[in-house]
Amino acid sequence: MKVVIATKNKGKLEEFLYLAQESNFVFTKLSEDTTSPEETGNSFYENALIKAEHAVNVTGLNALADDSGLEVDYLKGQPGIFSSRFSSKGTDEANNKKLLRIMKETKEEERSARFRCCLVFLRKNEEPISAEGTLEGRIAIAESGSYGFGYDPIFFIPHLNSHLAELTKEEKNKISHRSDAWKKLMAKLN
Ligand code: ITT
Repeated sequence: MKVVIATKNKGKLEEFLYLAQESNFVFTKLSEDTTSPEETGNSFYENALIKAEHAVNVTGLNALADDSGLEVDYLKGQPGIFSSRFSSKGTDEANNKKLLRIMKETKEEERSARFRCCLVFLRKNEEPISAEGTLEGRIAIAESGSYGFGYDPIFFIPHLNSHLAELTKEEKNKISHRSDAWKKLMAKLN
């Protein structure tokens, strides 16, 4: 089934291409000049639905959209749906630096956090199908690792004693919030 991936994020895109290998989805990308819709929703689900509807309207294809982010308990769940706009620059590097700075004096037991991912699959004139996934961990003291994207260098997974950016694509995809949501979505679709 031909499906457009409703994202401009190269890191997400790579992970979806990897995940789709064992599905009957044939992914296509949005063209470079496709504008992104404004993310005006109040939840990961609402924003993922906005992105999926936009992609279906623009391409006429079935679409898969992802809205995701990092919830930090010390910050009462922030940045959450505002994760990509956490710093004023909004780059991965600036977002990570800002979070490390805010958490500088915070004790280990107060650094718990989780990634959340909501996927919405939308076929033209049909009801959306969605699934959510999570990955628990904590905010590290410093950056480490060069795999992945976004907050991966500062996200520490205690039971693996690793930062998420230290895991290869294959390793990350065994445990990630995105693959968790993906598996649940595939189960609903089958
Ligand atoms: P699209 O809307 O085009 O998909 P985006 O990057 O703006 O791209 P979001 O609005 O969903 O996507 O923002 C997600 C934020 O959470 C962004 O800052 C990502 O870097 C971060 N994030 C999501 N999944 C992540 C992951 O697996 N590893 C690290 N950071 C992640």
